[in-house]
Amino acid sequence: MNLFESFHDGFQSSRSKVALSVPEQDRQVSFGELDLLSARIANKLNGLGVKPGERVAVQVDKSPEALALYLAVLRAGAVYLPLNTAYMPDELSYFVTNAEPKVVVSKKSQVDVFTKIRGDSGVDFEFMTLESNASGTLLDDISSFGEAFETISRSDDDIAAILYTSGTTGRPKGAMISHGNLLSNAKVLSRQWGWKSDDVLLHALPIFHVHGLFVACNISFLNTSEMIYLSKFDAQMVLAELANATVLMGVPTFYTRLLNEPDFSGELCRNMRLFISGSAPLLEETFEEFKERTGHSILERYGMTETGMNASNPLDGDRVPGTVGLPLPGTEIRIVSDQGVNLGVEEVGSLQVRGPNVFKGYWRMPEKTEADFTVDGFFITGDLGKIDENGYVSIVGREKDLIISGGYNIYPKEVELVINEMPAVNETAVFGYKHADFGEGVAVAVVKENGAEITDSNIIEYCRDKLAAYKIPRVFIYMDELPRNTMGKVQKNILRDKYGS
Ligand code: MLC
Ligand code: AMP
Repeated sequence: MNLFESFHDGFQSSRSKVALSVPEQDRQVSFGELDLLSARIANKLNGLGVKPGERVAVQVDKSPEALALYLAVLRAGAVYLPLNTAYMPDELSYFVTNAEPKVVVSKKSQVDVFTKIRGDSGVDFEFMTLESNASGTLLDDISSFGEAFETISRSDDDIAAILYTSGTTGRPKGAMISHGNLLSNAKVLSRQWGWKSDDVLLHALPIFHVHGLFVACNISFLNTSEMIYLSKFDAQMVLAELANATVLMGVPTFYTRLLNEPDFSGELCRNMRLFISGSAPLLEETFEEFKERTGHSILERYGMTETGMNASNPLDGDRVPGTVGLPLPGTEIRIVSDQGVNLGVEEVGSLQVRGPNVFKGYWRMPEKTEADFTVDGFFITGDLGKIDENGYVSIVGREKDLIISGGYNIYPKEVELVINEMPAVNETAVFGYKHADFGEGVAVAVVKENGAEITDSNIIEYCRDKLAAYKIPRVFIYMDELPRNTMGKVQKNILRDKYGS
């Protein structure tokens, strides 16, 4: 079934209810308005020739209209492809060339970038603009488009969205996420987290990733519950709205930043029933400090782009810090040794997942898909985990070479490939260091070419239009050679031990 169908009845029976309250614009958008606008945009996409299964790539700032566009793409049976607003031209060029979208929607300031990409790639997409103030060519004459749109029928296995995740080879992979994946995950999370139609979610996450789009918005749409919709996380804005909300979802940086605010208190949280954290490990000390300050135990859950959410601490029952809780109903989690043997209680190994939440594979990369699934259908997450005697799962490390900074993933290989292109650079190793605000930051060990000169700012400058800013290293170490083991593999653990904290 088309995911939108499962939202639509609620939208129609709650037409005048507030869907989005937007304090920065002093604006409220009802479910009826969201329904109408998404129908009109779906008609417009139809008019542009968008067919079911075709991709609509979207790189825009957060706005109510951006959410209507997401819903419109679902309604049209097309595939939603959200892109981080921090992505730079080289990154965007790869996504467009790989996904071949029929339509790209972005900001006016990106016209030149996408015009060049269209010329270079030969992908003949329509380009539309959308600004955060409800203007742009996507919305031009929108009221002349029909108010009704018959949602295109989709099966559970049809692709609703493609989200790119980088990989250990440095080449991003498009995770194909189906209507069934999204609906099953939204339903199970609604139940597990006791969601009600009178919940009010304080939404401060970006809407181009799983957390802010699928977890936060799909649950709210499914329950026709209100979101207080902030353009981004800003501690002062969050403090100002907390008393009007019942639930907050965030990455750990949200919680450490709130704790750094002297005005943040239990009194401000008086109407809150749930604080949820995910996308990166929540430190036990943050959990404890938060509990002491507010009386609330943050509920930590675990997920990823390819799987949606897999495990969650309970709503009722022990929320155990340092764990990500129990596997969600319908989702199996197992811990496996290097030899492929299922491990027992407290044994650390490769964490694998199977269930209706697990994606369909990587877009046009059948070999990569095959390599990441076991023969019995478990997805190999690349996380290292263990399960205790009560069934609580802990993420204890990663087999994949990945840095998570403020909830954004950075694959070192992608950064190394860019810096290695510099003539003065012989080789590099990118690794994570401990960052008080973001959890981890990006560091690079650089071996220069003989006799060459290079500075930190040369490297930053070189990366600037090739990598999103959050991927660019902030710590630079220059070495005569990289530490390697006898097999010649770079030992990043040595770099992390020496320079990582
Ligand atoms: C911003 N910057 C970052 C950064 N965010 N650097 C490293 N890591 C980050 N996460 C940099 C910018 O490039 C900029 O650099 C400077 O910091 C200030 O930018 P900003 O936009 O003002 O930052 P700020 O608003 O403070 O953003 C920080 C943040 C944001 C933590 C609020 O990054 C955020 O909302 N993160 C959430 C990410 C998320 O949604 N992840 C979920 C993925 S889904 P310069 O050089 O320009 O000054 C997933 C699955 C799952 O993982 O389980 O959920
Ligand atoms: P992404 O590829 O952006 O979807 O990120 C998914 C990765 O984030 C997972 O594979 C984990 O490594 C990490 N992750 C998500 N939630 C948690 C959590 N609660 N604790 C630790 N790591 C997490």
